[in-house]
Amino acid sequence: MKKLFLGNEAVARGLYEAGCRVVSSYPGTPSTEVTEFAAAYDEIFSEWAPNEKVACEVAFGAAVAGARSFCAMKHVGLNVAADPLFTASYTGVNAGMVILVADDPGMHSSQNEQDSRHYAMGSKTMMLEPADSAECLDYTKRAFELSEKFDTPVIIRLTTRVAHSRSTAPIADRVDNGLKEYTKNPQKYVMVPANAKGKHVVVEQRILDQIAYCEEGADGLNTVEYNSKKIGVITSGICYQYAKEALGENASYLKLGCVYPLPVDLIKNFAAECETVYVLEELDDYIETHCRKIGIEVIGKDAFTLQGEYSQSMIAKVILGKENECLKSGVNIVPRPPVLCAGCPHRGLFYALKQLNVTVSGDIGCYTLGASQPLGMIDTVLCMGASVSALHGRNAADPANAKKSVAVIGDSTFIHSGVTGLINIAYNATDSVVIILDNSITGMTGHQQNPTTGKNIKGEPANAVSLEALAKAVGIQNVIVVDPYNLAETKEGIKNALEADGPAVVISRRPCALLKTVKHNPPLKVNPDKCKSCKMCMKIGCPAISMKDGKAVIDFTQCLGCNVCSQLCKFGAIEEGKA
Ligand SMILES: Cc1ncc(C[n+]2csc(CCOP(=O)(O)OP(=O)(O)O)c2C)c(N)n1
Repeated sequence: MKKLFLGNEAVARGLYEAGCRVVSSYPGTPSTEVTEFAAAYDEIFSEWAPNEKVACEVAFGAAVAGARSFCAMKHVGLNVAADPLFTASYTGVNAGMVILVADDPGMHSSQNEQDSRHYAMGSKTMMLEPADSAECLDYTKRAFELSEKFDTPVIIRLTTRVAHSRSTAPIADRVDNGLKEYTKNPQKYVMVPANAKGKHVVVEQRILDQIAYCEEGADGLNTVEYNSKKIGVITSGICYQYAKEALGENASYLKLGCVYPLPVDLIKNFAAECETVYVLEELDDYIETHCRKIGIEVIGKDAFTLQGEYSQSMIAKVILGKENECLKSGVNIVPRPPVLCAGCPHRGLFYALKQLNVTVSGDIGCYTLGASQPLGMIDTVLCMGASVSALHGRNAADPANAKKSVAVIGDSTFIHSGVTGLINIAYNATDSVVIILDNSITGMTGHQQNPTTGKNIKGEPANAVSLEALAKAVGIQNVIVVDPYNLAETKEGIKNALEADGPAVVISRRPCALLKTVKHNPPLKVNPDKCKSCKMCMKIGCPAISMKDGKAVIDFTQCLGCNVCSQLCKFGAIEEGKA
């Protein structure tokens, strides 16, 4: 039987069918749904971990204990999990361990465009790259088999288009062989130098064995498809789909389902058959570099970009020199930049910061949108957790101005990697003010629970970290809680933190307005007779407010009655009720 699956959903189905028992992940677009779908299978122990390093280590521990295990993350998450990954490649596994990483060419929702294939090469870990949902399901099952066959973690790499597109995949029953026996084996699992030296030799031999396996087609993971031999295309993942659609039978294809390690003879033989060979791959010249290293002349990044996503039309244009007619829709889609939602609690906090005219060390989450105009209140954004540590660095460099800057960080991001920065502030004593924007959820990635929310991945009650107690426990005595819907209180709370001696934590607490459990006030309207067209209410950048015929208007279908705008209106023109 076949079913229509989102790529991420198909991976989850693959986990189920492969008898995977433990899933531990940290959310990150475009990987998040894999774990959400996995959590729907009662047979799988699923969890949101505090960060990707923890998730990867949980999966490692489960695999060593004998359970097929899995963790998922977005590309930048693999930076966080790189430490356990590189050494888990040395120890190998007991039961299969699979790591999913989802890259985001085009940066639909990421701060950079890194190519995770380099991690496979760097950590010497086998990497598979599916091109549609059927392959997502199949490769997930194969990844567990290969993990056990070669005694290695196996990485599955997706890109946004594969993770978030739907296509059909055949389904099968779950096969769970139970827990594999664990045998104590320090030479294998205790990576001190004496043992690791021996394991490095094993890893290098493993790669040679894997290359030999890939030369033979890797049981159908690497496939050759001969049509016209004028054009040869070496490709993988979504680029294979684009190439097929753009070039059809005008080209022959070498599709690499296993992108690390790469075969040598298979590529040489394919290239020898074709007149001109193109490498089609988004992001870096990863396959292209390998081809050049083994002496194959190919056209790659000379003709195609290192940036953004590819498409059928781009490939048709470059290789065939013509437009791909089937892709012309004639529809011009208006770009819609992201904004803080109507009723978002982060809005009031940023407005208060604007009034206080502080420098803001920013972080990653919905609140990054505080950088957009008209708020424009973020000075730096680097990676998760960096707001807190970078603020400490700023204040260490310029202590005289320490109380003119703050860090902003969400609840999930604080737990992910902000808490270590806060410990550093307390320990190495800078006068830093850290604002935790506690909206009781991981908002940016679509409402995942986290260790502060009091619920687990299934929405069941769970232990909740007390941010106040945590801040005090690491040595921050001055902890202030404010409600960002109350502008005066918020401004006052931050001002107090800035004026007091020593470091402080301000918790800006108000649940995300989109949470189902949140009750909203009635929508607001502008009384046109009282509106003086001063546009003060526009200064908070609420998408529900606009100007019409010289007066402010509130779209009642968007307004959640947060009342932040009414606190700005000196003329009392904003009232309850539909306009
Ligand atoms: C290392 C890493 N992992 C995951 C992500 C994806 N991501 C972006 S923001 C975010 C969490 C945001 O939640 P929170 O800090 O609670 O702020 P909110 O969006 O709710 O305001 C996540 C998981 C990322 N950018 N980097």
